[in-house]
Amino acid sequence: MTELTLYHAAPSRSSIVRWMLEELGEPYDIHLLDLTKGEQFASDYLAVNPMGKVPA
Ligand SMILES: N[C@@H](CCC(=O)N[C@@H](CS)C(=O)NCC(=O)O)C(=O)O
Repeated sequence: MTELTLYHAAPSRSSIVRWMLEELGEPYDIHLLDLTKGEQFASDYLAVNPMGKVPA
């Protein structure tokens, strides 16, 4: 378990944050969301980002 978790969906602008973390060599966990399935609106994700958007 790392300090950072990236909530990511591809393709989306969260790829830019993933790129940044890779460039920094910063350890992180990744949690993939399928936006086409509406996973960004699941209650457990809305607890992370009430806007229902990635990245978080
Ligand atoms: N900069 C804004 C916008 C983020 C945004 O629009 N992300 C898109 C993906 S590129 C998204 O999560 N779309 C899902 C949706 O609107 O349901 C934020 O971080 O809140």
